[in-house]
Amino acid sequence: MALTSAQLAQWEEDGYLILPGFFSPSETTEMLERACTLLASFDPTTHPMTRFTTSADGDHVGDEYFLSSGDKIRFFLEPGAVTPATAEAPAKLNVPAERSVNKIGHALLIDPVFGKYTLSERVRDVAKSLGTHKSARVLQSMVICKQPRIGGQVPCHNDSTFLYTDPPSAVGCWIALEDCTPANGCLSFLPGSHKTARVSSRFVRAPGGGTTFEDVPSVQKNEEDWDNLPGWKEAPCTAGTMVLIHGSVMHRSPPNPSDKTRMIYTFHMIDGGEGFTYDEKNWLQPTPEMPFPKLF
Ligand SMILES: O=C(O)CCC(=O)C(=O)O
Repeated sequence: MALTSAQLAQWEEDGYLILPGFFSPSETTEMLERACTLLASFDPTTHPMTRFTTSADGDHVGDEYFLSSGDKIRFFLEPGAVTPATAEAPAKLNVPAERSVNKIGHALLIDPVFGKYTLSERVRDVAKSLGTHKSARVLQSMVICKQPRIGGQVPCHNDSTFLYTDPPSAVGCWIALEDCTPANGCLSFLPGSHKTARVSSRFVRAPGGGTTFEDVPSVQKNEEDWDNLPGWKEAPCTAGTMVLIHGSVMHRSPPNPSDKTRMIYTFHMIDGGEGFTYDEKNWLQPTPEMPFPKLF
């Protein structure tokens, strides 16, 4: 399924494109049920209690469990699901294990169900029809659960900051596994921001361990307070919708105060072709056993 010229024009204008019904109800249910099976298999007794946190000015995840997850299926916890360690007791979950997970990643495509849809002809055709990638590689495939009541916000960001290539080339393929609404924390976008936002910062492995943000040399810093600019647009959608997300467009999602999950599956592509560099500073690294798989 190639994108139409009207869809491509919308993509260029907004920096994101909503494709309702991209996956059928039975395909979507298969992915959702697989995610639920993985959650049911999660064993917190052998887990390092790694919580998923990112923010430009605060705490961000960066332990070994996180940094070596590029070729694995791992579970990252909601901060609100963990009672921190004290002098007397180790950290422990304060909700059932399957309700404690913020995301499952970062190589979920090694699972046969997620792999089959990620590297499918349909996704390939859409990705090719964007006309921007010579050699598309898939990375950071994950389910985000947005658990009822404790599912945290995803702060305003653009994806090329986190999946940096020189020059930037990240595109997200975000798939709703359940209906996403303002009530359970649907995505919002600042339409058109990909045209003005510069990728002036990148999320890297810190030299002394952990992760940090680093300025991209010779790229002028953004001065905009993106979060507070007018024009943000919510993007509610039904299960089975795929949303394409340009690597520079500003987006975010609020916490989920409702009593329902908001499960989505997302993966990203970068250009791994000539003229594009993905270097060893990036927090997410391929391994010799599993280079980032080629989409086309
Ligand atoms: O699903 C969400 O709430 C956020 C996802 C996101 O920001 C991303 O995939 O880049």
